[in-house]
Amino acid sequence: STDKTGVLVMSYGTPQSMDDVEAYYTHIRRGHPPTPELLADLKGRYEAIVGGVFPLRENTNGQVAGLQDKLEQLAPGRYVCYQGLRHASPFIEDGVEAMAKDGIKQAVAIVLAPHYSTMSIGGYMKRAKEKADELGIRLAEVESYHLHPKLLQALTERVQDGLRRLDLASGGAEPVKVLFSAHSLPAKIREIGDPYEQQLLETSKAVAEQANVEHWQFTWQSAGRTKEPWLGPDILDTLQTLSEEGVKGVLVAPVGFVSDHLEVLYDLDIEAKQVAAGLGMTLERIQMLNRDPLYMETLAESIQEAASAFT
Ligand code: FEC
Repeated sequence: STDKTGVLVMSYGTPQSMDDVEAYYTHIRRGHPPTPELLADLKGRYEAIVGGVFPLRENTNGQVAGLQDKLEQLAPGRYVCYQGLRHASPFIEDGVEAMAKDGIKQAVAIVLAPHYSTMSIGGYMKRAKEKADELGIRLAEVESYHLHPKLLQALTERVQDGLRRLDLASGGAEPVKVLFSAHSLPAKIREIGDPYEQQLLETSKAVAEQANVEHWQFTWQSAGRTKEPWLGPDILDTLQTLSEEGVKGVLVAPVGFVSDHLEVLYDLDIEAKQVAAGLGMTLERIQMLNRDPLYMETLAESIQEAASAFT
């Protein structure tokens, strides 16, 4: 047994290799294997981003290491980070087991995504809690940190930088609009009073205010390929509407994500960019947080606050 506090750092997870894409996709689909068409489509998107490399893995590793360093600065010797992925190895349960093996008795769980939804963060936490209960670990949860001042500052700086890049790329064409975005979810989350949408709007509004952005709106992206209705409008439809309104430049700020990965590098940088170009608009995207020091501080401070439950 140890008196150290474990930190279970959870993230979405990505395949280990191209051969692993089918198993990964089957896991996302709760055990239902994808059709050959769906599988080929997903493999094609991974190939398009960086020739079969899976950037999310290295980025998550970097974020966990960066967070460990930051916690060490804030409270030397107190915290030990463990990684737990939702859809890939090491799974959430593996992370909790590793903590138990090291004799950890109390831990804080946090997800590398700032906004709470029953379907996203709630799903991660349920799995973490079940395993922790089974292994006798007390678990405190960070549910969301979407208005942490350091997160807002990091995003504000990125919007300001992105607007400068957009201006250069478009030769100063006006008007421009900032499009805040996040991963869509099935529209049924609205009926259960899920806070996801509200929290995303709060982040967007706060960043727009701090960056002095007058013209902005929120839109969804990356909806799943299922028959049920998903939250909209989707970014590709929003681009169409904006072009009809005469908008010439768009800066996408995917505030629901914190890392360079498929949903950013493909859905925005390839697909949305191409649609925008076809409509005569220039599209740029803010840089992702990845290991940004302000993001590491956001996580570390949120963890410290949750860990105060143990003292
Ligand atoms: O780079 C990578 O390898 C992984 C990128 C990736 C991230 C991500 C984040 C979120 N998702 C969320 C919800 C859903 C729901 C479904 C769903 C499906 C997929 C598929 C791929 C995928 N997601 Fe994802 N998501 C990423 C990748 N996601 C690939 C399957 C093919 C497709 O539809 O494109 C639908 C599942 C179902 O069929 O029932 C729902 C949410 C997030 C943001 C929060 C978080 O990071 O946890 C919410 C990154």
